[in-house]
Amino acid sequence: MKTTIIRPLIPGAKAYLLLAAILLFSSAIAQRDVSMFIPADKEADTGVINLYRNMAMLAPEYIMIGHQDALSYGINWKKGKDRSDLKDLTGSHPAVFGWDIGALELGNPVNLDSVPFDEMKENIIKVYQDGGVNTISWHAYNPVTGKSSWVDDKNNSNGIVVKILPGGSHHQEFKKQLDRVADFMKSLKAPDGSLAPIIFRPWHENSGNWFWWGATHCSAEQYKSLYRFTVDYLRNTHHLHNLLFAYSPDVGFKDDAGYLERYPGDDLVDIIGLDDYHSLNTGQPRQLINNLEIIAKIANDHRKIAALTETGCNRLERKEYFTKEILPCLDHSDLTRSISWVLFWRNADQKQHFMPAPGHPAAQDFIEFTKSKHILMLNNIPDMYKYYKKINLSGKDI
Ligand code: BMA
Repeated sequence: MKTTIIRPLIPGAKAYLLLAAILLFSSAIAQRDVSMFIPADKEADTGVINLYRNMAMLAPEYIMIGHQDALSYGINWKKGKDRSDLKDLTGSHPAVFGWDIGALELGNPVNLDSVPFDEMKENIIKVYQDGGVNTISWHAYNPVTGKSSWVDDKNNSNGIVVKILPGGSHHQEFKKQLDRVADFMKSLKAPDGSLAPIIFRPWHENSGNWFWWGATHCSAEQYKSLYRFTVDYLRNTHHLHNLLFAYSPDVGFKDDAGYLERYPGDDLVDIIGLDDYHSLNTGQPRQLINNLEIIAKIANDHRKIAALTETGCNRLERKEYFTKEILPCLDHSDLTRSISWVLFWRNADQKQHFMPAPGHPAAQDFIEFTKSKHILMLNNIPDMYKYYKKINLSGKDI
């Protein structure tokens, strides 16, 4: 919110008016009643409760920037310490860090994109200690065929979900995979003994048909059972209470009912997410706005938090993507602005990257984007695991 300088009638009142304006505007963040925003897990760790509350407090006005695998590699580098392309470019890491545990379920030491799990674990704990947000997706291998998450002609995926549910032929195998996921989540222990809070985002883009858990490969009820089993097993069998869960279908819904068709339930989900590469990459900003407004409204109605859990423009060939395309959508209305974060996909190499590094043609545009009063990087946010009555942001016009 911008502070308007009012020319005082009495010169001596100027400082007083300014102080009053600052007090009024800096309390804006605390005006939403965030006591209603509590994790679905009734036994959630304190850090998780605080994270959720702080996200709820920031969400009406601010959007945190996220980047997948930010600390693991960049467009032109493969190993670094406390390095990210965004830090190289802007001096700050993103506020939200995306990770993927695909292949962990197989017992592999590295994920499907060759990120070592040991290194991922260290980085997740470091992000937690720095007060940033960690979110994990899971490109799980097909537990029946052993192939990847993606469905191809040779990999007929109809019926996989039924086979891994209780009573199915591969249920025991699937539980072993979830045990590995649980062990990883339990290993994310900071030196003070607390577990890093994680926003876990399994079974994503389920409205599409490219993953074996997609809409054409199982019924809505089967999908919901898969989601429910996953949450229940981690929460109640493994007693994990450091997790928030994100539900994130892809585009294709027209209204609340469409979005909620495969929604597993308020007792399981914390984040009302959306993966949307499609809208802007096909020149349809209005569609992105509609989608964001739908998820934001559902989040408000269900006392949850909305997020654009995956998006991006590959290679940033449209050089003003950040300021001219996505920012106007994010900043379109109170509803679109109430998205908590937006996560851009990974910087694999020259051919696949969604964030600029220094020298990239889109670099300046991203720097301008971060100057928007609504956009937050790691250096703007407070430690998200502490309790605040009111949040003070650094370097932002509150
Ligand atoms: C996809 C691409 C792949 C990658 C996968 C999982 O969108 O980035 O290269 O293997 O995500 O991270």
